[in-house]
Amino acid sequence: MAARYVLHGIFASGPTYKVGLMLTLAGVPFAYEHVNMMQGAHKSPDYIAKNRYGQVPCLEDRETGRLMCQSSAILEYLAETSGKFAGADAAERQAAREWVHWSNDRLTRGIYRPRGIKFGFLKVPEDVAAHYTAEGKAGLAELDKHLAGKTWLAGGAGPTFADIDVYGVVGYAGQAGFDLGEVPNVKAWAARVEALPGFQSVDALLPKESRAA
Ligand SMILES: N[C@@H](CCC(=O)N[C@@H](CS)C(=O)NCC(=O)O)C(=O)O
Repeated sequence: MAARYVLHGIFASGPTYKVGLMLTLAGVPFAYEHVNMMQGAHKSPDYIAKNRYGQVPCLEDRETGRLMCQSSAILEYLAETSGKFAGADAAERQAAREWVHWSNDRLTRGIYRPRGIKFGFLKVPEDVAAHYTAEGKAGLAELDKHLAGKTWLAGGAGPTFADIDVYGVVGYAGQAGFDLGEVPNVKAWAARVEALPGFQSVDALLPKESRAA
């Protein structure tokens, strides 16, 4: 029987990786559909019908026909539907959501954009690049402060979708030019995520081409 989910995305994409990591760690099989962004496939009418924003990723549920976008929203949906990484109670789930929203507000741009600039995906004036890097540095410092004495972001006994979501950003810090040695609590927390059974790195998880399942 074909896998219930199809992840549409591209291997270089952090938000696509985040969804792939959630599915993998939750033990949910998925097919993978490569979206050739270099050829503008993400702006084709066929793809816009899957993700109204013309962005990757999209998660397709072949059982319900549902087409989902916005990686953080997808992670929360998968936590709810799989019962994995959902948080032990409403308070933990709320703390997890707060971290996800904080990360999208204060951390994501400051890591993804310097990486995009380094890899040549994004061309901006030097002062703009410096601004993004400063944002990333400040975000990592804040995360480091909050992780002091904590094992997982939402404060519970186990990891939640917030750990996977925020790791989907922090996992690119090295490629963006940041040294996690400067934020030891973040480094130790990232190592805990990397030690979860089934974990695969930002460079290893997503195939370069479509994969049936
Ligand atoms: N907030 C979105 C961001 C998705 C996003 O920025 N995807 C990039 C690739 S990593 C993209 O599709 N960019 C093309 C565009 O925005 O037109 C999410 O988390 O799903």
